[in-house]
Amino acid sequence: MRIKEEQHGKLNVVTLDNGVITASFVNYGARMHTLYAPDKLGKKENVLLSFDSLEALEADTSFFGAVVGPVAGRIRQGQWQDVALEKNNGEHHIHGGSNGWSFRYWETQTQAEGENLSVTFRLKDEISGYPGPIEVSVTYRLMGNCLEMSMTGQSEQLTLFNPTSHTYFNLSGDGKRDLDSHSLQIQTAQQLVLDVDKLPTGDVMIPKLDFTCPKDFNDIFNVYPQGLDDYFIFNEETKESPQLILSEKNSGRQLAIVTERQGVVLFSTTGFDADIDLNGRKMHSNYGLAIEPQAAPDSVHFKKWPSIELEANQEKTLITRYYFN
Ligand code: G6D
Repeated sequence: MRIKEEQHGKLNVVTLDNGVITASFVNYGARMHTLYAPDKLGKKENVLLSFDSLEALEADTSFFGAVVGPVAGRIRQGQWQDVALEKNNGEHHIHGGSNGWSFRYWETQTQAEGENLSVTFRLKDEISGYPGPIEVSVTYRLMGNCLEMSMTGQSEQLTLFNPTSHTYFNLSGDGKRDLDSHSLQIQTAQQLVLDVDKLPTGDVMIPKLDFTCPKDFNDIFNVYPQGLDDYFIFNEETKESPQLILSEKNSGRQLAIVTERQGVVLFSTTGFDADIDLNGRKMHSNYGLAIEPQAAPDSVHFKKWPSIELEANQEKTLITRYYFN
């Protein structure tokens, strides 16, 4: 059982090791940086896409491992009531804007409660352009083979709160293979219809595959040739059982996600080739899957979807658990 803290300039790097999972986190964007989980033979390897250097991490613009907020995803025209948010995605707003939570240095505090090791990042946000200030904390807690992520927000003004973790997973171990050796299962029967700007039209469609049974990514890419960059609404009756299971056949690793969130954005990095060094390889198409539990993108414009408003002086906590088997 151990907690290690290191300082690299403005970066705090915290490593938690409970003997089952070894995970490291950084205060820049309250990010998951690495996560070492055992394969079927017990060999622990990193199951995240992780920067090869902390300098590259601090220059990131693609949200690797980052907490995204106050609102994940796109908001059409950046408009909510009389609030005009930064248009940092064409004519629209995305991922909290250029002063969003992914690009801020959060305060860091570690805790050891018996066998449960945790790190809490805290931020008082007064510059993202959302009504606030918004006080947000994110606690990552190791419990056996589970990483729990708990996000709590509060504001003295009515504002918005729909953060997520924008972590890219690759269960092969240290990025040795790509998504084509993975399979995906989602308890969903509804996918949002998106327009050309990737914003919801308000319509839903039946996914092109029945994801309630595991689907190989080779089959997924056959019916989604552009890859996934989509939002899936979880079936109501699966609040307790895993809503999503990602598996990798060679290593035998499995990630099961249990969350109270309405659904999930899945981004398969298809076509995402870049001069970014991750796990000893350059970023390339289908290298990993960003799994982003959240309420529906642009839900401020659809009353039929659950509200993401945070009432003044009301504390809201959102929990997601990642189980590694
Ligand atoms: C692209 O549309 C995708 C987003 O879903 C993703 O979060 C981002 O790249 C990193 O904008």
